[in-house]
Amino acid sequence: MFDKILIANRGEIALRVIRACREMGIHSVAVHSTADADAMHVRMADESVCIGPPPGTDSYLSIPSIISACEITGAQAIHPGYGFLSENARFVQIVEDHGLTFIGPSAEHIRMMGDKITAKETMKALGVPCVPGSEGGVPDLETARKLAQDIGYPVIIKATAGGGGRGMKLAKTPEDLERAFQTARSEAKAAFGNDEVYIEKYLTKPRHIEIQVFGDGQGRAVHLGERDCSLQRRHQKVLEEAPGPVIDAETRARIGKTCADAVARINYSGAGTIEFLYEDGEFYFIEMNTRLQVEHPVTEAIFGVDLVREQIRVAEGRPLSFDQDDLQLNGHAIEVRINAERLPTFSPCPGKITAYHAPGGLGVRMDSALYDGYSIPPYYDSLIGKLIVHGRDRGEALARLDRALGELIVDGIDTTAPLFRALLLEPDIQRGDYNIHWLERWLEAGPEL
Ligand code: MV4
Repeated sequence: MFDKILIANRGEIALRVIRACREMGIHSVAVHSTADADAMHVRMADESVCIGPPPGTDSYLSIPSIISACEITGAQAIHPGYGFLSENARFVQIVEDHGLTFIGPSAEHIRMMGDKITAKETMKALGVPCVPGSEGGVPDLETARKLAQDIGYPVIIKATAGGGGRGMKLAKTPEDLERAFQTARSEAKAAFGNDEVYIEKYLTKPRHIEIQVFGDGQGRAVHLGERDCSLQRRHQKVLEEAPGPVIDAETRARIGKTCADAVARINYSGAGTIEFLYEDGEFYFIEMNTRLQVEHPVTEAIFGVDLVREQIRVAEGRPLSFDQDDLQLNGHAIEVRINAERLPTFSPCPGKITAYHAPGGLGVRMDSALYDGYSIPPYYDSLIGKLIVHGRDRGEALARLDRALGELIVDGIDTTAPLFRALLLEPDIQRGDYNIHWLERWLEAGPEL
């Protein structure tokens, strides 16, 4: 068992991990850049170590500094949070080479899922339904033409080293293909140093549905249902909910079991998310994320589990504290991401918080590292809080979200909070009737924000 964990992250997710450590009687070590000396995660942890100057590349991404911080403090394990080093297989290898434990999957699983072609081939072989497309990489334009003809237009060209919307090009017609193929390749080469691409049927109006899985690294795994994360802007999630408004219990059990069985078969360890496009009642695998996700609290709310606690347990070599039959879905949860951004452009808006009041009451959780007088530094991503509401059903959750947003005070900067009051007035949102394009189309129409 661990008695000290280092958290290689900042902001609300660092607090999330520190809180789990404290409940488990584990000491916590925060690391921070010079820009974060006054950050809440530094104050809340038992100890802290400064690991470098403000830019993330010189601090939260500095592997030698983080390993040194473990050695100085005697931390035995590292929780990476999300982003930064959370899906860096080389980091995991270095952590293990230093006799430390990475709280997350093996380097091998991270590498496997980081290569999108390997991930897809692996999932397909494990019986997970995938988007129709090329088997493996597409070496040249001629092959791309033949494949696209067979698949049928529109098609999408994706970089194997991409993911999360990076390195994708759409070809609506055969005339578009050459340009899509060549730009996908050259952009992939420039961005990732790897120009390998694959091709898929382009689904025109899917929802983004992701399945939360959890493996114990010993061949057992469970699923914790789905989240609908279709409301995105420029591949950034804005609002997430669980369960998905259009997924019924039987569908959930079937796709959930498929996913849990797949990760059990590969001895996957820790939290994982299997992303699907969902259209006309069918699931199509696109990617797997090998980390705890930003939106994990909606799953925690409806299943009543602490996913970070389970991550730590599994990393200690202990079993999960529940099995599939123990997991009963209860009610409905919605998360909205409060970003330090100015509407309607979503331009970053760092600065000093002159007043902060978090909403509370039944079914309300605010995960944020803000406090009165805190200055949001300009160096990191703009997420400053997540408001999560839980109700007995979707209608209660929506009403509670509106009520909680009414209580939230963040003065001194602009935030995305007003966006959600406006969204709640939309009949499509009230009905849960949206897909991956809904938000961008709504924003293009110029709503009053
Ligand atoms: C697609 C797609 C349509 N068809 N693949 C974007 C992020 C990356 N994870 C996969 N993405 C997409 N892949 C096929 N075959 C549409 C998207 C997509 C998208 C997916 C999820 C959420 C929002 C999105 C916004 C635009 C495009």
